[in-house]
Amino acid sequence: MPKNEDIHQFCLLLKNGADANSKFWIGLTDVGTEGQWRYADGTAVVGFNKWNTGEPNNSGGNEGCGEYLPAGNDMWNDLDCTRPQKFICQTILP
Ligand SMILES: [Ca+2]
Ligand SMILES: [Ca+2]
Repeated sequence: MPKNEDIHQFCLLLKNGADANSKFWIGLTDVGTEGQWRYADGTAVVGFNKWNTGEPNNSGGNEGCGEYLPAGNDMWNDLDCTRPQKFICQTILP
């Protein structure tokens, strides 16, 4: 859940270190209410965002999940949630 510039930069280190040429799912969705983007914890995406130019575009009327684009772009895109691809997970340590 890249909610600010610091977390965004950390995610870029993770994804581009793991595979600079791949896209990665992140905890971002508008499934539920089209166009109302939320993080995986339910909080709304307000203020900070890293949408690529022209995104989110809900292409084909079926893009409900957010991903990072490969290195060199490093921005967000919305995509069909059923597409298998790599992902970045976040957890809270006890
Ligand atoms: Ca959508
Ligand atoms: Ca899109």
